[in-house]
Amino acid sequence: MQASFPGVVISGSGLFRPADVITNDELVTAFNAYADRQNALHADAIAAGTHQALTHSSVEFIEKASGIRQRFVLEKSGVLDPTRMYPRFEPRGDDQLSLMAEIAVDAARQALADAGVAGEQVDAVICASANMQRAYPAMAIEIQQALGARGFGFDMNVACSSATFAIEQATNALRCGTARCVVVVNPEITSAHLEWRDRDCHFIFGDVCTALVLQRADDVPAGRGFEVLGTQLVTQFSNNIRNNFGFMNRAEDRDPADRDLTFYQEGRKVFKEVVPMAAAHIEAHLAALGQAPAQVRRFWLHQANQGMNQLVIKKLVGADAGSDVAPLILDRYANTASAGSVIAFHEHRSDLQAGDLGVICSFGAGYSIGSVVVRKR
Ligand code: CO8
Repeated sequence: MQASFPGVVISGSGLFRPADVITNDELVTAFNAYADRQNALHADAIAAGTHQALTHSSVEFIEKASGIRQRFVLEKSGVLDPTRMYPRFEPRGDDQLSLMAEIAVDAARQALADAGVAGEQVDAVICASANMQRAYPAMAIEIQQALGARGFGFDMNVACSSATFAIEQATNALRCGTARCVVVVNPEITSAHLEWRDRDCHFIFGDVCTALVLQRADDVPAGRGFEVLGTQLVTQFSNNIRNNFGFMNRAEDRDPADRDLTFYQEGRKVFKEVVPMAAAHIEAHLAALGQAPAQVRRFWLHQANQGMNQLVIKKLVGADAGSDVAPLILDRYANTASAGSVIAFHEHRSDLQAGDLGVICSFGAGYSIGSVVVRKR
């Protein structure tokens, strides 16, 4: 006898966006002041050839190489202070809501309101992000409590693919009957693990939090939300995007300022290797569902680099497809790690008609690629 599983619907979405914005002009001015300061400090060693001078960053390079024009951050004064170059956060007591939970609860409440669901109807919370604020207790359990949710919560990390991988976990829980209403949150405080003193990457990331509500289809009124037709995940080990920060650092007597304890990457290799992987992955996933890329009304792609997305889309549906087929949000938000494709979905979904097909797809560190094929109800 064949088992029959209930359908699953994405019934709501929410987005927390910090108030602080850093434009490329502000970012480059701060970086160049930092570089000048460092070069003055090490002038003798630079003249003797034993120390490498820092080179200025440029707005033109950033916009041409990435398409990024600005980013939102939770705290900009520390990032733009050439004597500091990272955000300033007030430590909070254990009895206070943690910052990561705070932004997740904000986004989750918006998503619940969008879905017309109360906190106490939620029976699972998945906090999926490229980095957690602490080791334990799980962020998801703190968020679960703040939302007044029942059931269970857990954290997971697959870097930039955390959101799509979490959507699959939520979908499986709903199909198997271990939950009826799941909240997936993606709080990305990238500003705290980006190396703002490295011109190769200082422009790449921004902070946000996204949230999705997923429910059993029979709990969602007809005509609302997006039915999940299928999810497909793949990983392939690569060191080209890496961050070695972790609980072993103290035991290894590491200097907290070591370069490999924040984000670092081989950007060009990532670009070259991930584009064909992502395009082939989406094509294969659609084929498994009896669909072709040309039938897809909208691709909500990971938001790392404008050129990368244009190439993925060119491989899938040809060079003529414009921003209506694959909207970009990275010009305003920069790369927001796992939240990028969900921001694109959140901001560019209301014009889809019943029956329209869409693909949410992430790609990033791991390497990891996750795709979610949906149909507007
Ligand atoms: N200003 C001026 N010049 C610069 C700058 C700058 N800011 N930065 C580099 N240059 C110079 C370089 O030194 C180089 O000079 P030269 O030719 O003389 O050596 C030249 O410009 C070209 O440099 P690149 O080859 O590095 O430039 P690219 O054209 O490759 O562009 C990018 C760099 C934009 C980084 C591009 O390679 C890229 O976007 N690649 C894809 C990367 C990507 O998608 N990564 C995914 C990471 S996201 C993820 O998985 C989540 C991780 C967890 C989140 C962490 C949050 C902190």
